[in-house]
Amino acid sequence: MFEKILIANRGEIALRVLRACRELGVKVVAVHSEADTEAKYVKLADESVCIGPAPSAQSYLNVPAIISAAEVTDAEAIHPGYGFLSENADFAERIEQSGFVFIGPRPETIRLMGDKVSAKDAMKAAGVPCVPGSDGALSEDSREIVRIARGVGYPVIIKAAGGGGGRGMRVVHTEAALLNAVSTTRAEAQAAFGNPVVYMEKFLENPRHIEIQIMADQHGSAVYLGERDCSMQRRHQKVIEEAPAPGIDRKLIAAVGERCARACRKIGYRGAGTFEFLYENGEFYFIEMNTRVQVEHPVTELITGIDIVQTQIRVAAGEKLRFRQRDIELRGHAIECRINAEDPFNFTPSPGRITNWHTPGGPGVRVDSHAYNGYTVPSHYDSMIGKLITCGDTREQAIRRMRIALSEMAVAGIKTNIPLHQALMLDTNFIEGGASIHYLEERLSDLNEVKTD
Ligand code: MV4
Repeated sequence: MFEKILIANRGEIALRVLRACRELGVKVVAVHSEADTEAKYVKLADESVCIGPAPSAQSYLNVPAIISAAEVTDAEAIHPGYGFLSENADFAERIEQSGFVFIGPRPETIRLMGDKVSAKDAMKAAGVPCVPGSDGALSEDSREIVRIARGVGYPVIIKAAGGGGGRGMRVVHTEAALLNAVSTTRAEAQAAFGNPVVYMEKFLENPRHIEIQIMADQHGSAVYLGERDCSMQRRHQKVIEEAPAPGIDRKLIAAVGERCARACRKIGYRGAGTFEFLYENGEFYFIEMNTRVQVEHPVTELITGIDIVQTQIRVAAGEKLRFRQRDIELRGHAIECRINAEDPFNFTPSPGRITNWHTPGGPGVRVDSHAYNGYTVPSHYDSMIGKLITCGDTREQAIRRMRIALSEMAVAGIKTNIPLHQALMLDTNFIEGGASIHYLEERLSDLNEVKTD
């Protein structure tokens, strides 16, 4: 096991990684910006290094400063958390070239999955079911593009190879609009990602977003840890996640999960990874793979009993997975509400000083947050200030516990989206389960129509 790990992140995930390190008896180096000097995880760390001013570009994205911090503190490995540099293959490569361990997949794997065309090619070749579409990148040949779209059938979606997470895509409903849409998406992709490559898929109109968590070691073993339903989202920001996904055939999930684990073995994947699927009419369609730990990993931890962050660290240190597929049993149900410092209904950020912070407790309640009484939420970063996670024997029990937890939670001084979560925990469509990726936005626009009347 490592003696010392540097955490190249901030906020709740920095604290989450710190706790995993503590349990493993590993010393922790926190790096932080000038805006995060007062952060709890910085004080809890064994050592801390200020890596730059508040803007992320000069601190949490500052590769030379992070590597220097690892050098001066003699850390052995670097955990990137999520966001920031976590899926940056060049960062992973620079870390390994400097003699440190990157806690995540090999740089080549990150690069492969970062390009959505090569990711899809690799997964298709490994037997993972994909959305029908162009075989790889679209050529410049107009007649061929038209022919492919006719074969796929309208509507189609044009996506940038360098995009992902909802960036760089355009839906096309008619042949008349096709070639313009391809050129525009190409130009935008070039401007945004420095890569004009685009590809085409059948556009699925009303899918759910279901993702499969996998863990792999460096000895050829890979296991899937069930799925999560992340359909409750607004503008590609997830709001609520849960595991397992309600109402989906367990045999189908096992078959898809096995394909994912097999694909990981085939490509020599290492660490934690997430296969993102769209699920519609009883079928799974792979869209992207994330090579980092995800915000919503706790729901999987609660139903599997596996500590995903500790496992990431163990496999990075060269240990074998301590469980096999047959050891993985999903127990009960877990739900996560992301707590954001924002207006609950118009979503404008609400940074500032938290004058009262009280978190809930009791059976089946987990709070992952770096916030505390008197903490000032900086305006420079993501508005998520924590996650409230509940579990129970059934989905109903997890929802009831979430309602109670939300009612106990008190945050003063800033606005939070807790009232939105309270409304959703009473929403008949949420309670029924299985809402599509469009449900939350539709529901919010209904609420706004009522308000402006
Ligand atoms: C799609 C799609 C429908 N059909 N692909 C958006 C984020 C990126 N990961 C992929 N996205 C989508 N790809 C096909 N072929 C609809 C979306 C999509 C979406 C996906 C997951 C969660 C939320 C979403 C919201 C809008 C669109």
